Amino acid sequence: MIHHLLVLLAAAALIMTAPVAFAAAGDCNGDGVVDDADLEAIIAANSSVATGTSLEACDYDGDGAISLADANEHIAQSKQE
Ligand SMILES: [Ca+2]
Ligand SMILES: [Ca+2]
Repeated sequence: MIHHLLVLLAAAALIMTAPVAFAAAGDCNGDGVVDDADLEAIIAANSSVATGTSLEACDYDGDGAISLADANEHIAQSKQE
């Protein structure tokens, strides 16, 4: 019984995290590369709606808008590479 519940929870977690991970590719201006121009795009688009635009790839926290939190996350991700 517990086992079935854990499998269901794992499946739900996968479904909820997968699209966000895919969207957070870091290519905010849609030119196919992740570089400093993308950070500039995030800052220029601060407070803009991200959903349905190339900015969606930089909506790291998945709240549907571009904010400085997304800029911070973009910098953090860039440092890891
Ligand atoms: Ca780019
Ligand atoms: Ca966001």
